[in-house]
Amino acid sequence: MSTLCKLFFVFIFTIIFGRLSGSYPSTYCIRLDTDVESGNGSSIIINITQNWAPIGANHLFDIINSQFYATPSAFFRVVPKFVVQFGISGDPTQNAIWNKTILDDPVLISNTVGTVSYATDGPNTRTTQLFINYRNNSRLDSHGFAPIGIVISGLDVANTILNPTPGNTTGIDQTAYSTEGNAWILSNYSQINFIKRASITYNCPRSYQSKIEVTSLFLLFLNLFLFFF
Ligand SMILES: *[C@@H]1O[C@H](CO)[C@@H](O)[C@H](O)[C@H]1NC(C)=O
Ligand SMILES: *[C@@H]1O[C@H](CO)[C@@H](O)[C@H](O)[C@H]1NC(C)=O
Ligand SMILES: *[C@@H]1O[C@H](CO)[C@@H](O)[C@H](O)[C@H]1NC(C)=O
Ligand SMILES: *[C@@H]1O[C@H](CO)[C@@H](O)[C@H](O)[C@H]1NC(C)=O
Ligand SMILES: *[C@@H]1O[C@H](CO)[C@@H](O)[C@H](O)[C@H]1NC(C)=O
Ligand SMILES: CC(=O)N[C@H]1CO[C@H](CO)[C@@H](O)[C@@H]1O
Repeated sequence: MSTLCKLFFVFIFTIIFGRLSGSYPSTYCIRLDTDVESGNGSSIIINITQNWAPIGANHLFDIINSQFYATPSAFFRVVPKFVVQFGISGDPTQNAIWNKTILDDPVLISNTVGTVSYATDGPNTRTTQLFINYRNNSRLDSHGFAPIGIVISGLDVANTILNPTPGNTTGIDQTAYSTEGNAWILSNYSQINFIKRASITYNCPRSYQSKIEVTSLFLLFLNLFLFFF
C-alpha cells in the first residue's frame, strides 16, 4: 500500500472509531453569552453531567455543536420565582431540523435552585427547550423533569432576564416564534433578551479535558501502529 493510501485508511478509521466510541463527554460546560445587563457579567455557565440524564445531556451536546444557536435565541418565557425557559432557535430552519423528540431519562436529580431540565409536553416529548429553576422546584420531580445540569455561574444574570409577558405565565406564542423566528419576536417584544452565542467550554470540568486527552493519545498511538505495521 502506498503511504497516501495508508494515511487515507487511518483517517477513515479514526473517524469511524471516534463515532463508535461515543464521543459524548461525561461532563461538559455550556456557556451562554447573553445580552442581559446584570451589572455582573452577562454569561450563564451550566455544568452538564451525563450521569444525571444521559439521553438529554448527549442530545444537548449535539444541539450546541450544530447551527441551532448560530442565530440569537430568545428567553421567551419567564415565570418569576419559578423558571426561565429557552431553547427555540431564532432561525426557523433550525427549529424544523431539530423538531424531533427524544426518550425520557429517569429523574435521578431533584429540580433544586439552579438546575436545568428540558421542558416537556408529556412523556417522551423533549426536543430542544430547556428551563433553569429559579427556586427549589422539587415538586417537578414527580412529573418527569430530569435535570441534566446546574448553573455554576450567572444565576444572577438569569434572574435579571426580562419577562416578556408579565402576568402571563405561558410566555410568548411558541409556535409563532418557532416558525417565524426573530423577526416575529422582535416586532412583538422589542426589549426581549437573547442568548447571543452558546458554546461548549473546556476550562470547566477537568474530567472532560482528561477524557479528550486520553482519547486523542490513544488514537495517536493507534495511528502510529497502523501506519508502521
Ligand atoms: C456577582 O458575581 C459573583 C461571582 O459569581 C457573586 O459572588 C456575586 O454575588 C454577584 N453579585 C451580584 C450583585 O449578583
Ligand atoms: C414540528 O412538527 C410538528 C408535527 O410533527 C408540527 O406540527 C410543527 O409545526 C413542527 N414545528 C416546527 C417548528 O417545524
Ligand atoms: C427542596 O424542597 C423540598 C420540599 O420542600 C425539600 O424536601 C428539599 O430538602 C429542598 N431541597 C433543597 C436543596 O433545599
Ligand atoms: C397568554 O399567552 C398565551 C400565549 O401567547 C396566549 O395564548 C394567552 O391568550 C395569554 N393569556 C392571557 C390571559 O393573556
Ligand atoms: C461539574 O460537575 C461534575 C459532577 O458533579 C463535577 O465533578 C465537576 O467538578 C463540575 N465542574 C465544575 C467546574 O464545577
Ligand atoms: C401576540 C402579538 O403581539 N402578535 C403580533 C406580532 O406581530 C405581528 C406583526 O409582525 C402582528 O401581526 C401580531 O398581531
